Formats: sequence, C-alpha cells, structure tokens
Amino acid sequence: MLSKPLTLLFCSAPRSFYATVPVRGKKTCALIIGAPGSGKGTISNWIVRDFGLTHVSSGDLLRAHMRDGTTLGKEAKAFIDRGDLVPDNVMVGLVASELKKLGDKPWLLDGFPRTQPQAEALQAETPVNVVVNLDVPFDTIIDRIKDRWIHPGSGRVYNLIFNPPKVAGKDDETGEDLIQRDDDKPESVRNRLEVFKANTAPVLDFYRSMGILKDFHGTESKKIWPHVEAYLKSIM
Ligand code: G5P
Ligand code: MG
Repeated sequence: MLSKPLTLLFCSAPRSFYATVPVRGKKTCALIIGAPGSGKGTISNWIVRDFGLTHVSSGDLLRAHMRDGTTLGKEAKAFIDRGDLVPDNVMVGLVASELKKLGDKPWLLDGFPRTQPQAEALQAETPVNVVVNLDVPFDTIIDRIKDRWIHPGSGRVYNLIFNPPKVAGKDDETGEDLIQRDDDKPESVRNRLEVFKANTAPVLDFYRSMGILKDFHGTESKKIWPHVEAYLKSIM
C-alpha cells in the first residue's frame, strides 16, 4: 500500500482547470485546516451540527485502522506515533475512498490535505469550495494538548479544562472509557507542530490563490466559532 504511486489513485489536472468559490446552491466541499491541537475537531463538531455537513477526519480514519489492526493501520502507526506525516499515496487513497462513500452528501474534511501533492490530488478529483483556516498560536496549543482525552469509538474530544466529560474518564454519550492519544506526548506534539509548519504553508497558499480560503485567528475556540459561523452563513 505504501509504495503505490500517487498518480494511480488520482490523475492530476492543470491549475487553470480548477473551479473557484461558488458555494450557494452547490454541494459544499469544505476543509478545515490548522495546526495540531488548533481546534479543528472541536470546531468541526459545531460546523456539522449547524450546517449539515458530514465530518471526515483523516486522523480519525487512521486511528480506526490502528484500532482494527489493519495493514494500513499497522504501517501508519509508526509515522503517527513519531508525529510524522503518513505518506501521501496512503492518505490520498484512504480519503478518496471515504469521500466516494458519501456520494452527493456535502462534507467537511478535517486534517486532509496536509501537503501540496495531497491538495492537488484532491482538487483534481473533487474540487473544494470552502476552506476554513484556524490560526492559533503554538504556545496555546502546547498548553491545551496535555489535557486532551478522546472517546476512541466516535472521535469525540474532551479537555480537562475547556470541556471536561460529565463523569471523569468516561464518554458523555456512551459511558465508555476515554483515552489519551499516543501522539499527544510532548516530544510528538513538538514534532507535529514542526511538520505542520514545514508542509502546510504551500497548501494554504494553494487555496489562498484560488480565493476560497478564510483565516480565523484566536486562542479560544468559543471566540473563534461565531466568526466561522457568520462566514459560513454568508457563503452557504
Ligand atoms: P489528526 O488526528 O488530524 P492533528 O495533529 O492535525 O491530528 P489534532 O491533534 O486532532 O490535530 P485538532 O483537531 O486541531 O487537533 O484540535 P482539537 O482536538 O479540536 O483540540 C485540541 C484540544 O484542545 C482538545 O482537548 C480540545 O478539547 C481542546 N480545545 C479546543 N478548543 C479549546 C479552547 O478554546 N481552549 C482550551 N483550553 N482547550 C481547547 O492527525 C494525527 C496524525 O495522523 C497523521 C499524522 O501523523 C498526524 O500527526 N495524519 C496525516 N498524515 C499525512 N497526511 C494527512 N492528511 C494526515 N492526516 C492525519
Ligand atoms: Mg483532530
């Protein structure tokens, strides 16, 4: 799986071919981009609740494969635990098959694309028309990630300070145990932030040049959210 060339999964298209903006009256194909821990999962939950999009998180897909012990999951685990990116060809194949399952349903993609080749492969296959970029300072992120707990079955995210579970250590909806992610160890988090800085700038430029990217700056998800909500209402 890891050695399959990217071009076998998606063919590429010239930049001039790519569609830009129009969203109203069309299927919404949205992205949420941001550094690890910037609140993509948190704000995605509010977007899907209020705008009827289906949430597709590349990290949740990978964690499901790791839990199920699939070949892809076993191969991806080493990259994820170190805080490195899983190879592009694996990610493109994984996300493409997930989006195919959604048919005509509008979606919100969280955590993909993270590299220029991933962005180009996605745009050639299913043009994105909305991009929300969360710009949260790294110091804020490092501070909040140590308190994160997740429900592995659903991907629901908690934080001991920001949104603690009703019962300590248990998921609010199922009562099942919460866990901490292996890649939330301080050394992995630092590497994930470096990897993000190195790889994602070209992805932001790619969407900015198409005129479909909107930046949201801040340190608190609850303060960023009203701006995201107003923006999405204005274009959808
Ligand atoms: P993931 O799973 O995509 P990351 O690293 O992009 O992981 P992560 O860690 O899931 O992103 P997030 O979704 O941006 O973070 O943030 P979140 O979970 O909502 O919030 C973080 C914490 O802060 C939570 O505890 C939340 O409750 C809390 N919080 C939120 N807002 C606030 C606030 O205002 N205040 C406070 N105090 N707390 C708050 O990817 C994992 C790995 O998979 C691989 C890579 O190895 C990656 O490292 N991967 C890919 N590899 C290659 N290409 C791709 N496209 C890949 N996608 C995944
Ligand atoms: Mg997340």
